[in-house]
Amino acid sequence: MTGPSVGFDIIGGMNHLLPLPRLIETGSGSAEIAPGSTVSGPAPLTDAVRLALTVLDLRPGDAATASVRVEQDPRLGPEAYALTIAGDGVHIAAGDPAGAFYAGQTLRQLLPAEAFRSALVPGTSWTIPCGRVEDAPGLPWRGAHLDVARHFLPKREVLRMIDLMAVHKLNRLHLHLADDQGWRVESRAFPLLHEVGSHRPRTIISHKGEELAFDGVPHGGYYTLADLSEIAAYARARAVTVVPEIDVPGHASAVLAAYPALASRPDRYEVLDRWGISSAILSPLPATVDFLTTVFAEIADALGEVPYFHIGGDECVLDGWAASAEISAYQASLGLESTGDLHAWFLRQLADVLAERGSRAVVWDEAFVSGRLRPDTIVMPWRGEHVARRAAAAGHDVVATPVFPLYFDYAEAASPEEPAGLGDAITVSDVAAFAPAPSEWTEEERARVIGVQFQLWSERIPDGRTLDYRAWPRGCAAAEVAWTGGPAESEDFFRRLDAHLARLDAFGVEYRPLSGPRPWQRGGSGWRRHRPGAVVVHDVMRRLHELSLSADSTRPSI
Ligand code: TNX
Repeated sequence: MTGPSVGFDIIGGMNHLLPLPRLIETGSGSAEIAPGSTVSGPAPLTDAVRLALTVLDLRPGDAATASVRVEQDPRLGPEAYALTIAGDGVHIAAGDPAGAFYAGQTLRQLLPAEAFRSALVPGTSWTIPCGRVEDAPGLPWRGAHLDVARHFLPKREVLRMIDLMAVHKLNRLHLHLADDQGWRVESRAFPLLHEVGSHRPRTIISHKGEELAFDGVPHGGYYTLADLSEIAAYARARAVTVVPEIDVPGHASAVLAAYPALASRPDRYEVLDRWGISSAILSPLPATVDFLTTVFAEIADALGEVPYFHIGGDECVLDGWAASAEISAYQASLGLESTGDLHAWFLRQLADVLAERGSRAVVWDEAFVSGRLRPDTIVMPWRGEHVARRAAAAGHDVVATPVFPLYFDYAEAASPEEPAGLGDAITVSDVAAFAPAPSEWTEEERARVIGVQFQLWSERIPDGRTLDYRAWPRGCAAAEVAWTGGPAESEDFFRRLDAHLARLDAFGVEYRPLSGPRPWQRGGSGWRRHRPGAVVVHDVMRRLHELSLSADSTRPSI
């Protein structure tokens, strides 16, 4: 550590932090943390700081000589920290390891962008400007959703996503592990789930309204239970909680390809090779609840702590239930009037099972609309603010997940230059301007908004490179909104983002440049060509109105 060096040209100063901290006081002069220097303090906190600054290879040392001194301050809340940089070194105060980790991440942003590489680049000056940052999150749930069902992402991509989440102080990784197009986790109790459900022989490449065309390429993959344990532990060390999702009772083709006896209608099922809403649905009979109880337990045991478990509940075509005499008799025996009631009852059973194991259920908003949720169930209102407000008013905790502007499977521009998106256009500005708890809501309703989460549905995200392009820099804007709790101040945000993109470059992220795709990121003229103007969400909405669930007049309309 050197003394203050007044007049030194410090790249970025303190005013390029992203997400924006609560308080920044710029000091004068600078300090230096040489690679291999020492850090002192209680182990859970110093371990977190060292992990955030891996490139510097900080060693444990003692307080008298350490370059970075960390202390626990019980007055600071969860995830909060204070970071002081003075001529005689760096001082971090945090209430918990997450706070210390975030102090480390902020410190990393104060260093040159080379701090985001995986190894030291010779000639870098590890200088930091003097000053102080006091910081705490605006919202406790700052999420990224990865759909690993439509296109499988190998474990290394998931771990890398966790690293990138950590850079942005995002703390919930929602893994969509099952859908019509694939089941993505090992089951020892029901091995056909991963043996049969995890792959398909081909994938659709045509778009809506075009002649059907397929790629003729098999696609698949799944995480072993050991992989899940590893992912969860890797995430936990980086202040990220994994939220698994097994989407039921709809989106069930892959499960039913493996175990057709769980269907409401006897048939042959296949792992789907195309997108859209399918009518494959699990039966709501007790055998299904028992089956899922076992599967949930396997997943939860592998993950370790599972405070939240997502059970889907979206886009269910309930005709199969109405057509089954056995299911209708079961419905009548429970005194339930409609298949919509049965849908709610089924999800309630599962939420109760999860509660017994210490997990809160999370659902997409259709499950709220169909009523009877446990009061502690968290709702993800993907269809927008209207349903979000209703869930909040009904007393549910809500994580804002609206299609606009948080569906990052939509293209950034309605341009044929873009790679194919599921719709368009959702820009970085749209995301940065998002207000998770609108000011016209009542105070009680606003207080129910516990978070913000962006969704990376992967129908058109076949690999990690496309994932980078779709996720960043819109993810930077979502992280800013989640961390501060409200919309970003646009001009200041884009100024800080400019510096932040150099960090993503150093990290090796193939993000979408603000000016548009690089030549090799364009959609081209083949299967990856974007069809501008395809605002798919409108089709989805219309379709939902046609479904028995939302058409049921005894239910509130969406
Ligand atoms: C709707 S959001 C879905 C997903 C699709 C997505 C595409 C939700 C609960 N269901 O199944 O992948 O739209 O944008």
